Amino acid sequence: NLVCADETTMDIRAEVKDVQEDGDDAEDDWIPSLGDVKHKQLEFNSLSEEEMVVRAKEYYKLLEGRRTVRSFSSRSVSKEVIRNIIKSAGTAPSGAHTEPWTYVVVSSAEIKEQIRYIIEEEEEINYKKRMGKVWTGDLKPFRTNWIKPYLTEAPYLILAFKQTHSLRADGKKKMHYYSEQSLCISVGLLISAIHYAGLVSLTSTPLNCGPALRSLLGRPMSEKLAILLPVGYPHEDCEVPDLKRKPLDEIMVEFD
Ligand code: IYR
Repeated sequence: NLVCADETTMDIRAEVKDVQEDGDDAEDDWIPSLGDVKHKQLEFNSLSEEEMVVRAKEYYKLLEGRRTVRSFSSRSVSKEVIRNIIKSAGTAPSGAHTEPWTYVVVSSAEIKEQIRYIIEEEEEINYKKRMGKVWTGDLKPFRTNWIKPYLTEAPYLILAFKQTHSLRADGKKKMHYYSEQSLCISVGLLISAIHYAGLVSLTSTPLNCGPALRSLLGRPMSEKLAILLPVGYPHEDCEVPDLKRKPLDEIMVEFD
């Protein structure tokens, strides 16, 4: 076995530590996350090889056209679209099927203003003090700064919260496993659903704003803000950096 023992042990320790951080209290505060579940026959429709290749290429072509956008139109978007996009995100696989995500959808102009205020105040310090020369230098091509009009102009802000555990009304808790990975997979599906629906988004990660945004939105301590996405139509003058993506041979290594 060539797996480095230290690395494996570290992985397990990291996950167990993550779990224990939420629950160094009495063991009987915790209840099983799922309980007993019966199994049923999988519904699976086999495709022909030709159809598979066609579909794989079509899906790539669709995703290849996605761009991250920082300039939004204030044109409205139906809530029905947003609800279905969030339902897609909720289909993601998760550790022990704990579904450790909460999506907060904000369309209220006042709350968007408050979110923008919190983020711009922190981001000004981030850009001027916390991020340092290398980081801010690496961001130059993206023309970003701490002033973020998209936070009030986009019709929706979707805030993805990672649930480290869940708390029931009776005080009992359920452990959530691999919440980081599960949340990220879910947001990946969300971004793809937004694009397929004909809308654009910005995958933003407001640094140091989590606690303030969590309390503004009334979310519990067991939830941590992971990603904030403005969603809507691009501004008619929207520009994006002319970036290239890595070719397949740079992102894939094959052993046949
Ligand atoms: N969160 C900041 C900075 C930022 C960091 C990275 I890495 C980016 O790819 C883009 C922005 C901001 O939103 O401006």
